[in-house]
Amino acid sequence: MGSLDTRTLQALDAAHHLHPFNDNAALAKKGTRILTRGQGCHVWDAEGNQLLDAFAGLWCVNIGYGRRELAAVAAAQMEQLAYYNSFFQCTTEPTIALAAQLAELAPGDLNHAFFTNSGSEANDTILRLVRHFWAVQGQPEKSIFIGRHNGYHGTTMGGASLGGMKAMHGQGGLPIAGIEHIDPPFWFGDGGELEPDEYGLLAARRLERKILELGPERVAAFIGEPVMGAIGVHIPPPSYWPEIERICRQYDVLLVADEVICGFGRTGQWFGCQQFGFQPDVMTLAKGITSGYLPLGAAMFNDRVAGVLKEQGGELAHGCTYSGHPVCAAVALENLRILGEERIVEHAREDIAPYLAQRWAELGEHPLVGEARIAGLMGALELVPDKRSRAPFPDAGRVGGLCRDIALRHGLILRATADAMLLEPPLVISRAQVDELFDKAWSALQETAQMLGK
Ligand code: PXG
Repeated sequence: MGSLDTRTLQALDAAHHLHPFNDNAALAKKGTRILTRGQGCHVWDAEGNQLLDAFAGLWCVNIGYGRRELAAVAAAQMEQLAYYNSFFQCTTEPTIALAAQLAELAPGDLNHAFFTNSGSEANDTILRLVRHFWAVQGQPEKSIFIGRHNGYHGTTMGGASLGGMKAMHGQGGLPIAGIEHIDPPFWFGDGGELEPDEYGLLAARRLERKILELGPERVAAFIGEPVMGAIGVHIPPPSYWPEIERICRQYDVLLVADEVICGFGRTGQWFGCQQFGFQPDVMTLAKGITSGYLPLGAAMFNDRVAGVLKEQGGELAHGCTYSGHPVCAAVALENLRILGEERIVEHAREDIAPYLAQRWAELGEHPLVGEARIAGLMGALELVPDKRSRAPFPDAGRVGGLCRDIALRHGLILRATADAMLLEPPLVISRAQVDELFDKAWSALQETAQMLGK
């Protein structure tokens, strides 16, 4: 396989590979980009182009590419015990060690892990087990989950239903029953003349209205990403999450933080809920848990929920063959060791995040940029036709796509969601690489503006 040229590979790909989140007909005409190698914050494609990956793979390669320690741990675990299940009164040592390590890292009393292969499956797990939690306490009707429009919680039937992406709901008969959505906090698009904190409270109280409309005795949980990632890094005002927490406590609605993107350092703290000042009852983990080196997800439950599931839950009729896979668990442990011992999260928070924020604000000066928002190491540049007004481009996505393609020609992977250019580099990005990112992004903005005749 290694000897095939790019054109042949692209032809085979077009013939045999259905790509997720792609218009496959359009992609087949254009040809996929084939990545061959990664080191630190850079990847190389089959044409030999070196690209600065401001997307960290897909929000996941937190410790950067090419860490041999992870490969060594995976090889050693495969040789010793490649697989064993956690179903039939068994498990493996790395699985136990990872559960204990996560309990120590996670804030508050989130002390219990249920392992999956992905974030989507972790959210499906939460949907089932939280409903079970209420049901075994004699409240089977307390089963509705409230999510948010434009939220992203994965792609399985449960995950995509909890999420609020209209395009996803349009395929496959979603959302499934018992899931409601409220409008999310997006101050730039929706805040009008309100101060951000005033708006944050107003946005949070949409949850209270929804709970009262449905009846608190029917609402099982609220789920949200601390910072909404996939929709375009929508960062809530500081007042939002504490008010959400107050509302959840008042009506005894469980608070689920989907930390798939925010977890493991992305916002500058280990978990996004720590950055935004709230304590979830349940937490979704994936991506940065292994820095993307192997697939792994986890649902973390607090003592209250896990206590009921353990004492009253009976046999949990749920799980995947690979729940707690020993090789994935060993790699996760090694990833967490590196993140911890090399103080990667602290360094990112104290040294890189402030510098990145400063340079990101400079990009915000560009005439095409309506807002440059950033939280730790996740940010967005909202491209607009007129900097003085917040109105979007009429044909959403065209300008963002143009800017993304130009950035790529400059050697920068900058992801676009509609007309927002997103930033989520590996946490190990250096100041020099931040400068490289800035220069390339500025050139891409300049060229985009030129092409628009601005
Ligand atoms: N929750 C959140 C907050 C996510 O961002 C998932 C759950 C699902 O995880 P898995 O491992 O099942 O993919 C995600 C995944 C994008 C994009 O376009 C984002 C994700 C996945 C695919 C595309 O930004 N995030």
